[in-house]
Amino acid sequence: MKTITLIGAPIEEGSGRRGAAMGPTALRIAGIDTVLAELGHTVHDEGDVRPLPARDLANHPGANNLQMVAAFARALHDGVHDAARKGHFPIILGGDHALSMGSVSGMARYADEVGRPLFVLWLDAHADFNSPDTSPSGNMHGMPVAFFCGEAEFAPILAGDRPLVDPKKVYQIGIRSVDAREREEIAEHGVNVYDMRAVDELGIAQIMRQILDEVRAANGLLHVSLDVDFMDPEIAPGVGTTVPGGATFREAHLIMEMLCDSDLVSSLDVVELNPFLDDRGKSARILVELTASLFGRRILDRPTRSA
Ligand code: 6HN
Ligand code: MN
Ligand code: MN
Ligand code: MN
Repeated sequence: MKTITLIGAPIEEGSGRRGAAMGPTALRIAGIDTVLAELGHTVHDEGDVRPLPARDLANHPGANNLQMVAAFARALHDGVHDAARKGHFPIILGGDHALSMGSVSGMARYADEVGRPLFVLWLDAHADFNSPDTSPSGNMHGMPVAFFCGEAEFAPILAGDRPLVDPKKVYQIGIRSVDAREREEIAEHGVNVYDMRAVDELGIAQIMRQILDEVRAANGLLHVSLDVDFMDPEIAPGVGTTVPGGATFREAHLIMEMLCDSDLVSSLDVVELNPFLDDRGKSARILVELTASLFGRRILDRPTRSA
């Protein structure tokens, strides 16, 4: 059984629209804390992080709301690192995907301290490997992977000596919407991409076995970042960047079940939920159910579903 720290990160300034700031509240209303407690874990909900002012940063024409994104990234870097050092499992309740600049770098610092490599499993329709120079939108939720891999020109969002993640230790599953420059960048840097075609051809089980074998062989820590748009919009419509052809309910659960069995996961982001766009809490509920699968709920233990 684990001790879990829930950290809310109500950031929406990294995305191009309002609503993701309501994500942490929706996940709490959908019962994320009680579901985990019922599975036998100890849960501490720290409430929402207070963004640390980033007035030292100038505005950047290619990075919208840079100060607010940096403010959340700094607060989360500290919060996630502190939780991991206490031996807790941090779950970050988003909030848009820019928050992973803070959560992943916080875990990278922890991994550095304990002398283990950090791996990242990125479950998303998007590669999120833009930078202020390459982004077609300027929205920073499309930039976190490039950021924590140390790519390109980012303003000093976090102190320059932060530990970085090796792009070859980043695994992306579900990818189906990649910008032209991003495609070049992920190939150049050796990010491991299992796009939706790979999911169709190989199946989730084979992909996951390969990834988990590599993490285990390296005695790594594994951070999981779950973007709502990883799933097909039919089952998870509550996100601003829906892309057709996403993962099914069972594909998403199988990933979580295999991750649970592996016992390699150290930390989790649940991001991009936009309750304003959701259909009667459907997406919030599926995220809570997926989290439950990651923490030990099995098919035969699932409550009978109504409506
Ligand atoms: N997300 N590639 C697009 C952009 O604006 O950079 C979309 C990014 C989506 C971000 O899914 O977290
Ligand atoms: Mn994303
Ligand atoms: Mn996405
Ligand atoms: Mn590059």
